[in-house]
Amino acid sequence: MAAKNRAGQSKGQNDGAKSKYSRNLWEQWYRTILRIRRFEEKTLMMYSQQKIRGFLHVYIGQEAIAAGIKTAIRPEDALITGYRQHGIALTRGLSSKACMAELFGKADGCVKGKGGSMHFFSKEHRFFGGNGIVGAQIPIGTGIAFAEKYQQSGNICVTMFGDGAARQGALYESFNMAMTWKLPVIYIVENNGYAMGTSVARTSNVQELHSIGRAFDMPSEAVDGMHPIPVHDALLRAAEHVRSGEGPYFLEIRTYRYRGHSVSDPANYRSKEELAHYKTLDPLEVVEADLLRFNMLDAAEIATIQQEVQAEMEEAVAFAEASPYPSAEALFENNYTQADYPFIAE
Ligand SMILES: Cc1ncc(C[n+]2csc(CCOP(=O)(O)OP(=O)(O)O)c2C)c(N)n1
Ligand SMILES: [Mg+2]
Repeated sequence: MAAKNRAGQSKGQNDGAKSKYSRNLWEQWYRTILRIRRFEEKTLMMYSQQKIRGFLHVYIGQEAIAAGIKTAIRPEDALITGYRQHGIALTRGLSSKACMAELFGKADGCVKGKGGSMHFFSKEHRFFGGNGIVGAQIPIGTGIAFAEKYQQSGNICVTMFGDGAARQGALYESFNMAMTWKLPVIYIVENNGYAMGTSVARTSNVQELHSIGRAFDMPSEAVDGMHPIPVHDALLRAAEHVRSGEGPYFLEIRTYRYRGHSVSDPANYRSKEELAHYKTLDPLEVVEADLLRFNMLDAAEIATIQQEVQAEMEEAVAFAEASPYPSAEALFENNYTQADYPFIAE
């Protein structure tokens, strides 16, 4: 995947229109991006100290997507995603403490230390994970949307997946069902150009991934995911359509991950030039510069937010350190909704 093929991502885009958004929105976008970045930088540090083990897939570079989604949907809406999910979970309202403790495998983690990096979950926050099987969340998200429609809740289900998952058969079955039954679902493919070490260009005949939706007559569009504004705007458009009962909407949000697929991937399959190009679009740096340019926050206010976020992440690590490991008996808890399920009853 060459950087030049990924249209709609250039520095300074939307400049004229950027100042029309409220200070409150800008602050939320900045805080969201910064919290995710600092949280995950901590996780990488903790991984190198072997406090966190197993898989760890970070979202660094893709944070503007989480920020734009957060300000465009409602807390009662459902959301489901894949394993690159720490940042999305934080924006849904799961605490950095519960998320960090989960990564440490501790009992105070958001799933009691039994899920780890790929399997955060919170019914309370309408966050359905955290799914390790590539594409598995697409039919599950479709099913959640079916339940919302059946219960006439007025809620929608945002169903997110990677470009690699877009090649799974489950996507095609889900898209067909969702269109046929006009389900309230926004499908989002976070196209970061790679599935592990394999580029979209090497594995997909169709590289404009949003065009897949058109085969189902599903409204579909490509969105620049390096800044929260285009994401926020696209989500508002999609949510309005979906809530009106017209059925699903598909967004291909174009983004880039700065790190390897997981902590153990040196990412030798991409060029230094490509990475350097995307670093010029770093959502954290761009949004911070925008805050000053459009007089949304001044340097002192930005510094205060940075200190608050830094302190929050220090506290999250201290909390995770102090939390106990789950007891041995916890192995037999929460496996089934029915506590006395026959196979585990003595
Ligand atoms: C069904 C299935 N096949 C293969 C894998 C191994 N696998 C894990 S991540 C991954 C790449 C997925 O890439 P993408 O969907 O683009 O997500 P990204 O990592 O870029 O966020 C693969 C093939 C898996 N977990 N599940
Ligand atoms: Mg990918």
